[in-house]
Amino acid sequence: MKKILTLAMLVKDGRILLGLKKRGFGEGLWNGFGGKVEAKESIQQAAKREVEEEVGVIPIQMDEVGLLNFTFESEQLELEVHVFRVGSWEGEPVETEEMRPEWFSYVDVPYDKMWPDDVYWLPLLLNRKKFQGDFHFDRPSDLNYKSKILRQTVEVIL
Ligand code: 8OG
Repeated sequence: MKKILTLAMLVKDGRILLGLKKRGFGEGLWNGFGGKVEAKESIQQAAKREVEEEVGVIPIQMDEVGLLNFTFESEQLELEVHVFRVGSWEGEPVETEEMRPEWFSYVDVPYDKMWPDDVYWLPLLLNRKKFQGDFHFDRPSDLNYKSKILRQTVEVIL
């Protein structure tokens, strides 16, 4: 089974806005904003909708800068995550049921409290690069378990 997901990173003035996931998948980890693409929407529309739902702002400048493929040793699941860089938006970030937002300067990104692949590709996004990554994990994360990377490749796209 393949799932298509979005992930948007909001950046401004050398800082990134991350949300602490308050419930469900990835609880207790800092992440960008995103989720599943629904049947009748484009990937771009889904990315925008998820940002509005999770942090209450409307993206203005939004570019797709990365594509991540996640596979798992334990099962036939494949995740295709489309990563967006959001450089401007309307409104002020607010806490929602799902996320508590906080600004981090680029040098203080809390990689140890993020998904284990993020340290390999997020620095590229912060450096305004485009990228493509493949990560093969042991098994999907859940509330009590954070996936381990078995193999990975990340490429900068020119
Ligand atoms: O709707 P749901 O909360 O299940 O969406 C999952 C979100 O988490 C979606 O935005 C994609 C994102 N995501 C993964 N895996 C990883 C990962 O390894 N790193 C990061 N930063 N985000 C991930 O599904």
